[in-house]
Amino acid sequence: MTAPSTSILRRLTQAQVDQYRERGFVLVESVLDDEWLDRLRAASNEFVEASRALTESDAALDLEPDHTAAEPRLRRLINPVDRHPVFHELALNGPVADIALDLLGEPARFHHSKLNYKWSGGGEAVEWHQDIQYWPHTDFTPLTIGVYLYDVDDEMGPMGVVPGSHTGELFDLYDDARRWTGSIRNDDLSRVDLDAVEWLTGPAGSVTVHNCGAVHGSTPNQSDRVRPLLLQTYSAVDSFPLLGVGANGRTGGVSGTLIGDGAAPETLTVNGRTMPAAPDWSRGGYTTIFDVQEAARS
Ligand SMILES: O=C(O)CCC(=O)C(=O)O
Repeated sequence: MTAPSTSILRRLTQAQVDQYRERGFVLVESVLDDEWLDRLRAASNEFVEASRALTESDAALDLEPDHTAAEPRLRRLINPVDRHPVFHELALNGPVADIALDLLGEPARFHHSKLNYKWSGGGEAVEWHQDIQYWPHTDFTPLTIGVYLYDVDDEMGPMGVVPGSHTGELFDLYDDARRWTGSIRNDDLSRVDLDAVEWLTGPAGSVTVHNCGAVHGSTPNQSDRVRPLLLQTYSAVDSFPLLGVGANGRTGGVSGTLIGDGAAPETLTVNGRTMPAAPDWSRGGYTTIFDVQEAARS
């Protein structure tokens, strides 16, 4: 993985940055203080309460099959950064943004966020997969930073990552019938060193970071405690999501926003060739080639 041009690290030690590059993941314990955790938990609870009124999933709240008003089982809050200021602050200006900048260089680019709950008593497993196939980019810099809102132990379905898998094989996440399963086929798992998996447990406020190529997953939550894991994804500033593939384009209103200081470079590298690309017109500013060229003449 190429090293970004970081100078002074904001949150991580150089050893943690090196571990991420070499192994494809890093766990950093107790990054968030109680004040952050209180604010994040309060925001999260607002959505759990709101989910009581739902009998089926909607654009914001994805429900487990056995969700009820009395016993809400919210599986995922989709794009939390768009739905509450505290999630926005954490991801774009807070300690999680600092970690992204330490690993990706400054500025970097926010892609999306989600809050996975994993309820007590069997809350859902996440099968072994890599993320990049879900939202391909022009390179492999994207990484995801997870925040545990409560203590997470082995019983609770912590995130498990295969060390070094981020630079290895990119797996087919379709089944034999070419249905997208979003998980690595059992046959292919024989080529993954599952004996080496590291389970990322830690106290509340701990942070997990994994590269988009790292094979990872998690087991069901067998405890009597919920395991909310707030995940935010970033890439290098000159890495771009390939629209028209996977979840790209469904990643929320601030997807593509820069974090940290500095402007986006004009250059873009695809297939080993670098070009100065046009500005971002996805939120407006472009009419036609005629207008643009006429304006340049006048
Ligand atoms: O919630 C987890 O344990 C893992 C989540 C994950 O890998 C994902 O949502 O892509």
